[in-house]
Amino acid sequence: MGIRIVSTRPFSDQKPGTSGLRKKVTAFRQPHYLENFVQSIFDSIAAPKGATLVLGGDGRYYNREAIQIILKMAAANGIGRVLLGRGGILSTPAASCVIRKYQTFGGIILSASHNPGGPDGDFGIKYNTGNGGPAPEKVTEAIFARSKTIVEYRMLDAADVAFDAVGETSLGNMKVQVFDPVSDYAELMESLFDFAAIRNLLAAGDIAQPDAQTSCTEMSPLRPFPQSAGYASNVSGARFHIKFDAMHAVNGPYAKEILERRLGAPAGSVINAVPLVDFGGGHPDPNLTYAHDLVEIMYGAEAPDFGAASDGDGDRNMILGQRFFVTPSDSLAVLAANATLAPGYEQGLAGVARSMPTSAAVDRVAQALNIPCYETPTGWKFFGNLMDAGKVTLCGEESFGTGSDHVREKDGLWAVLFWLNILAARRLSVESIVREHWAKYGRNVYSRYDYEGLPTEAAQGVMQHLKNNFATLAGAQFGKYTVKYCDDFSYTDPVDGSVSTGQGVRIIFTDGSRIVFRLSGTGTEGATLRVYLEAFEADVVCHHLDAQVALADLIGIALQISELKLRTGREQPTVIT
Ligand code: VG1
Ligand code: CO
Repeated sequence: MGIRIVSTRPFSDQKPGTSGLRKKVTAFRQPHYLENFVQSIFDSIAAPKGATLVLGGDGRYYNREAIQIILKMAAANGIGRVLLGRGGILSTPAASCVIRKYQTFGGIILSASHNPGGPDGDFGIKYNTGNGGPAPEKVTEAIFARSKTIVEYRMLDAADVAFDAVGETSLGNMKVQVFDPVSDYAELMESLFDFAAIRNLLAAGDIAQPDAQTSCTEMSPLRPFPQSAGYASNVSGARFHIKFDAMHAVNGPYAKEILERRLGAPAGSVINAVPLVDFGGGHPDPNLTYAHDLVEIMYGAEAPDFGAASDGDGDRNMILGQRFFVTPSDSLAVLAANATLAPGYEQGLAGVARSMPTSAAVDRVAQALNIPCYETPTGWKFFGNLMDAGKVTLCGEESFGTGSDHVREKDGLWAVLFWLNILAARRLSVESIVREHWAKYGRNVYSRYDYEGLPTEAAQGVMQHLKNNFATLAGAQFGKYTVKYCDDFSYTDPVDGSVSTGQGVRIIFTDGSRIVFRLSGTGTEGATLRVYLEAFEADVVCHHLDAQVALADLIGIALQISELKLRTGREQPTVIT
């Protein structure tokens, strides 16, 4: 088995985005395309000879082919051992877990996350460092720089490796160790949460439901919410029903093992549980638009008590109660406020962090707990340093991402288990827990509008137009809102001092309400413009329950100052969350 040195020419478009390099499958299948990027990783990370890497992906189309290529290139680049998820499967949080547990040099994760898959869908690849987290910007920039000058890559001439059964094989001088992708992760979850209490909840129930008679005064935000008053008595013995929609993506096997086998949820509690290369033709993004199977169940008659979904690579989560949607920003705040109910967090939180566009709901909890709260740019890679330095325990993003320092990725199933642990301890419905939270802390009403597939120039034009108007916007009044200031968010990492600029335009109003504009860094077609809207409501219970109603003024202002419709020709957003 010899090592082949293959001549190649650089591609100009291999700049990693918010989370790795994401392109159409057709782009990745161009001769040398994947190979160039993989060699650029090896050239940049300078792994010592014989180092161990973790490898796996979300099982989407091209996963298996890419794994064969990466294995042969790893062997030709002096890697000593690859820990490979059986079948090439490894959720993003599980990859992070395994990198940390076995202290490997790093890992390569194959996923385009929530983007659709299949031969005409998307594929993606990213490198994670030894802390288990996405490579920081200095590493991704080095990889990109290398990809622009690459002239050759190294590849072992060898037959394909079989990786559908656990065991060890050799590839040249390298060992390939195929492992069960679920067990290490499941074990970690058992160490963090009270599985006995959750098992008990799933077996028995006893959840208090909101009482339709509850009046606004009874739920005054100024009063601590009494456990019993305002709620109907428990339906004793009624089973607590859950549904988890794996969306035919990577978390199916994880959810089956943990929710059904280890926690005793009845068979069928996990739906769309079999991972498919094209996610069954769906869009594996857990939100109210794309997780339609689950939404139908949770908003239908006989709705279960708790519903959740995760995305393509298992790092996102959506939490639903009976006919009730928990925004990801609120979910982070609720987890922070209730964290000590879970055994893994009973010591309390060192601090919390959220990405800039995420609502400030968690800031209010941090203030009450008297712990620091950090605001970072979008993308999980910015949380890594804070967690490594012990500054934060929990972090989250508005884009259905929540996580903690148990790994260095956001973690979909972890968030679900955290919620179940809280429900088991508090014996209230999801809706009650969130309403009580709002009553105590006030409510940051929140929504995100995504305009997908815009012509890139038009989208950039909107951003430029906003920036050109910063001076005139400051102090401007729009109805009840007055602009306090606007800026283009930049972040100085408090641990290593690195600076990230151009992270999104913020229009901040005097009452703390905000409009944020950002261009997505994960799309593969044209540009996606995201508009994030947030208004703070201190008196939450009686007014404006519908976020779209409460945010109507801000939406109008956003459209007006951005000239979005005029510049992009779009009347309506593609997705509202
Ligand atoms: C989006 C989200 C961001 C998230 C990223 C990766 O990025 O907004 O919060 O970290 O996806 O998530 P962008 O640049 O498109 O806004 V995942 O689950 O797709 O890896
Ligand atoms: Co994801």
